[in-house]
Amino acid sequence: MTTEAGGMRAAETGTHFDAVVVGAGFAGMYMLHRLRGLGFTVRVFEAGGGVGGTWYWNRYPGARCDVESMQYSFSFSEELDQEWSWSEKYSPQPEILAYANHVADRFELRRDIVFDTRVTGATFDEKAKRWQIETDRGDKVTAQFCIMAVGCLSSPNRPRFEGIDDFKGPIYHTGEWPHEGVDFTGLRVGVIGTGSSAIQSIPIIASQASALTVFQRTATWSVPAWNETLTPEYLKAAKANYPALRAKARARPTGFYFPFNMKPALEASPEERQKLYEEAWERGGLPFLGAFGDLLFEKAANDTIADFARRKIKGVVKDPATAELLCPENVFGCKRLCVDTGYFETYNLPHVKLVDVSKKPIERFTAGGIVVDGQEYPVDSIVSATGFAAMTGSFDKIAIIGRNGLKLSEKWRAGPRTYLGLASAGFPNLFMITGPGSPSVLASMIQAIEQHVDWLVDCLGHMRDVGAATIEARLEDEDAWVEHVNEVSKVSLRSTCSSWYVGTNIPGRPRVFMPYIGGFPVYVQKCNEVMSSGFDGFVLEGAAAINKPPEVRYTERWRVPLDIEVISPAAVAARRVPVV
Ligand code: N01
Repeated sequence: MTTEAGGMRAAETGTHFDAVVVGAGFAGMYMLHRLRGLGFTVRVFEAGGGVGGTWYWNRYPGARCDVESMQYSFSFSEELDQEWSWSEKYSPQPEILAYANHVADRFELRRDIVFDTRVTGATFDEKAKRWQIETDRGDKVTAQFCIMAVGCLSSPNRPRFEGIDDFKGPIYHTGEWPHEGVDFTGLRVGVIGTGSSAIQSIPIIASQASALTVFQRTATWSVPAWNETLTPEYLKAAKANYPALRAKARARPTGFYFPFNMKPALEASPEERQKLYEEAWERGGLPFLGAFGDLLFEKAANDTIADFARRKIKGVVKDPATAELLCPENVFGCKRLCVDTGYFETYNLPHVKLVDVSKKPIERFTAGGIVVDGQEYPVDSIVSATGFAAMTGSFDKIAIIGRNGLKLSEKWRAGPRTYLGLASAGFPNLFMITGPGSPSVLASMIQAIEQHVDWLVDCLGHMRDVGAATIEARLEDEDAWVEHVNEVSKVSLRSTCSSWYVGTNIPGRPRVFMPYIGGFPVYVQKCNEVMSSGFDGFVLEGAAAINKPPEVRYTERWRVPLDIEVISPAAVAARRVPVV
């Protein structure tokens, strides 16, 4: 069958695979590669026309990663590490997508991926102990294992503003940007939202548009990226040290390496704080939050970094009223911290206007504009930088039905319930990669993906070795894990504000802190222990040699010592709150 993007093909029916993988982003690609290594038959279904997931869809101007490219990349192949060279500290979306395509070519992944095909349903057949998987192209296949590699930020949030259909111009969502790009030259543009996608695209849109109006509901904390070109000398030195860098990253709470000062901000004098904040600001990016150890755990400490960052905003933005509006009031770094290039400077341009919609929300769209507080702001094009139904949004779009007709969407109605963010009771042989309840978005995504895939492949290899038919999370262990994830989240100030971490960016969603905030190494240790114990917390059925210890094929590289020096207070707390 053809697997080329966009090609016509007949629906595939009746075929059985060892595993079906949903999604061909970084998670699906690596899963496929590893499963092939086990000799499994695999089919990957991908809704997009190519690999890359997030980086396939998010093509808005200025899109780039906020983790340094040398670390935001696969670590499983030293040859791959050595042969690929990133051009910039934070490489742009086209380069990350080119990297994804390079990986797909290098490991010959495409022949098992079916593109332009969205999985619509997955039902567990209890008698056959198989998943029946259906797609929007009429495919009906079965698989022993169904692996959801659907991404954490892959289901765009498109608020249904009143009058949205009356608007005559185009409306673009940053997360589904046209492949041919958009030229805003000479146009009046309205951008809704001021999260990461907005702050990256606004400076570039402003450089093209004749007028830009930004509609801000919540002001954004953002730190300069100070992005730079990576010189051949830098790359050579970094690559010579790559294995050590990768190992150091795995031991860090975030799964990526950056300088981190454990000293509490409250123990430093005002002068020392000022000095260290300035130095950290000059380094820029997410590591700014590593200036002191207590910033996300003590409100008074956080106030000191928030004051510093507010002064920075006011030092850049010339109009005092606009500057005031751009200064967030919430905890610094509570929402995902943004990393920008010239974001605040953009508001000094005469054709850029900021409209506060925090107290008076957008009333409606008209044929030619957006109305707020009775005033119409005329625009030719609208950019909806309104984010995603995070963590669970892409699960909600698939009818996933487990044992006894249990629907995953029903089970998760009050918030996602998983064991380790890997599996959910009632859904045997269904796995999720970086699912809710795992560090996922709070760690460097690609490291989090690799750790999950390696663990899963060892688990599935073990099942084959012992002849097990199914594996399923035990409800009481899942309940205990969910409780633990909730408990640990309370030690972090991140749980205190409204954000996509807790689902409240979208009205009506339950408020639950979804990712595991106890720190990547603590989580990895727990996963390793579960494996060493013979999958404690899971029930294996049909195994002939049930007591055979698992053969560790891939997870070994995650057995790194905890970097206690830099372990976050959340991680420390996670070890105090019994890790269940
Ligand atoms: O989405 P967001 P994003 N009326 O949810 C506003 C990753 N990412 O696409 O804050 C008016 O952060 C909403 O307002 P509020 C990264 O993890 C990474 O920007 O909910 N406004 C907010 O301002 C990031 O965190 C990179 O009050 C409305 C904005 O829209 C995550 O993806 C780049 C509204 C949405 O911000 C999501 O980022 C891009 C309404 N009805 C993304 N509804 C990098 O690596 C929503 N908003 C750098």
